[in-house]
Amino acid sequence: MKTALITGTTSGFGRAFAFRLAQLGYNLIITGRRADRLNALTQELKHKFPIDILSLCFDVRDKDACNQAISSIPTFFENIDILVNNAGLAAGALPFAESELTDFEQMIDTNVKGLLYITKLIVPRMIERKSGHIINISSIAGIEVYPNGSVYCASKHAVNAITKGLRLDLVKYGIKVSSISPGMVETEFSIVRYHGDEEKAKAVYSGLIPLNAEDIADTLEFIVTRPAHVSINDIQINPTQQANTYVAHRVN
Ligand code: NDP
Ligand code: 8X3
Repeated sequence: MKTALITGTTSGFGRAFAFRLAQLGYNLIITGRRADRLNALTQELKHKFPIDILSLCFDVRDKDACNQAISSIPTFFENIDILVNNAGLAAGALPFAESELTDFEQMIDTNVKGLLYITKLIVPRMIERKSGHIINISSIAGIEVYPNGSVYCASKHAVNAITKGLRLDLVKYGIKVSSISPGMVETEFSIVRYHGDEEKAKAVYSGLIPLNAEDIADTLEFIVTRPAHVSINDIQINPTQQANTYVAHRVN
């Protein structure tokens, strides 16, 4: 059986990815900071699927915690076939001058540095086996820049550069490197972005039907089920009512 490591499985895309990859028969390494949710997810997955699950609770911003978590992986799970770098967030949606520096730091530390810490630990294992697939969760924000989103957009532009660079460096080992770049998907993303303000979060999707986490799991499934000779570089996926980051057809 193959093994997949997914970061950020306590909510949203990551949780949906865990169910989808379990359904496809992967043993799972699930991660996140909220231990209660990780434990509940482990139980749910075990109940539904005949797979093995390892749960690792840590903050991807903490380099030592990443080292510790990855080096604690037992032999049984050590051959990681798929790495999904999903943990991430937007923090704040204000003009640059009014934004909090701590929000900027949280986005860069999670979306960019956290992704690098995990990838740096897993890539050597993939190189050794000359096999593997890295899927980075980027965003339409990695392709376009929108007002009040400069640093989130910068973090996802960085993810795209890292994805392209990894692809160049890993092609000789037969390792696939893909990304998924969604537009609006209703998860806990906007609640987190607006620091818990559920009303503001809901307004993001007013008058349109956003994507949901299952739509992104469908995209992941397509990417990981291609034949060995096919590598999907990036899939950019939006709600039908969203043309780009700032043009949406809202019907109220
Ligand atoms: P959610 O807020 O629902 O989920 C985010 C996940 O990331 C949670 O499981 C959270 O777990 C984890 N996470 C956040 N910070 C950390 C951290 N420091 N250490 C470890 N885990 C962390 O959002 P989504 O599912 O929507 O977002 C997933 C990814 O998709 C993100 O990278 C986001 O940027 C991207 N994305 C989202 C879009 C959207 O519209 N929803 C569109 C395009 C891209 P915990 O809090 O337990 O640590
Ligand atoms: C999340 C999508 O449009 O809020 O990455 O940046 S958007």
